[in-house]
Amino acid sequence: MLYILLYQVLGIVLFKYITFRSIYAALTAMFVGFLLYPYFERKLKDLQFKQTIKEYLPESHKKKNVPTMGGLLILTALLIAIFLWNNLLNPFVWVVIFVLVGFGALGFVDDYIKARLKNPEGLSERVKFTVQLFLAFGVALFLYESGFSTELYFPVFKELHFDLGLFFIPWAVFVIVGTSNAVNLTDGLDGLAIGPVITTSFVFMVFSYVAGNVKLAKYLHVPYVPGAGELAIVCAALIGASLAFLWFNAYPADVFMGDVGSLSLGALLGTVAVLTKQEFVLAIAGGIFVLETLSVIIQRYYFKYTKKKYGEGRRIFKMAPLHHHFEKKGWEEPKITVRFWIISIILALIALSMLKIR
Ligand code: 57M
Repeated sequence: MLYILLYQVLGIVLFKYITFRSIYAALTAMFVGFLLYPYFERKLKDLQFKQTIKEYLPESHKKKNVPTMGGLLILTALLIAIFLWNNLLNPFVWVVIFVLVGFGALGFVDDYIKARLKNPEGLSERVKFTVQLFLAFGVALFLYESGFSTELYFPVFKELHFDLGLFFIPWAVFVIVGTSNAVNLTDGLDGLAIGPVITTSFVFMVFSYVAGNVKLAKYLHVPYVPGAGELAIVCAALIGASLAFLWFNAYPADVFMGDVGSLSLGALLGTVAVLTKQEFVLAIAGGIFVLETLSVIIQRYYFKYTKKKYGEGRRIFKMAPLHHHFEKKGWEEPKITVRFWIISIILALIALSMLKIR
């Protein structure tokens, strides 16, 4: 909004620049997050939005009375920063807003059922998955119908790309829904999910800026996506909002983000990866999310396979997702979280190096 008011109407050139607006979007989101936290904490406690504990949790893990749905704070801070600092005439910004509100609402209903109606299972996996597919399909169809590029690009091999055509739609749905669920699975220890969200957002802040700048995109041989620069401001705001949340989610957590946070932030990262034509960079930068999801897939299929073959299911990991495996090995929770953050930083550096290695 400030872009239109102060640059387009009043002609203040400073508010044109994406770098300037990114910095202040991050600071705005962080400031709003800190400012609103006491209100949200009181509200969540008043409304008894406390995390219900699943019985099969390891004893060390049964955290009583921690309010959940802290993702509402992240989304509020993020959306305020976006409305203030983004160019609201850019269609990508409205795609991002649709994803945040749509997946956030789905997560809210799930959290509400778990926390308020005291049903630890929340929405059924089938309902959750169907709504995720529906939301992601809406985004993919809108992009396809708008003439958005359906080319699929790969890191390193700048000449290697091909047109997905109509298959762009299921591909985009897979990326958005897959990332949404991957962040959701990862959000199982204090600070564990928000750390990689921050490092991955930083990677896509850089990639969005480059993709939206015709000279830089050409120089670095990355696909030029007109208007993608606005996504750098979205990613910067996400970093700011996430840092404010991490202040309170750091071990021992005062609040959990809830599905309202994990589903929406994951879907946002997936959407930004699709919009910047860098889905495989997301697989690198978001490698922790990939490992956590793969651990669940491998565990479940191996359990089913051994049950069929030997009559009793066997596990490869002590427990999936991966963070529980290390918990069962006796690693303390903060150690697991910080080590996963370190791996995320390494993966973010490798992902950024893809800008030059091509
Ligand atoms: C999302 N939710 C946390 C919190 C957070 C298919 C199967 C792998 C599904 C998976 C599952 O239930 N995933 C749900 C993970 C939960 O966190 C809440 O959920 C929100 C995120 N969606 O914001 O509101 C618990 O995680 C802990 N937590 C923290 N700090 C945080 O900042 O301590 C969360 C955030 C919270 C809190 O205790 O209650 C969760 O873990 O449920 N299932 C599993 O992950 C289970 N794994 C499993 O069953 N493995 C099996 C098979 C299926 C692979 C096996 O290995 O054989 C584990 N879930 C839990 N404990 N809770 C089992 C151990």
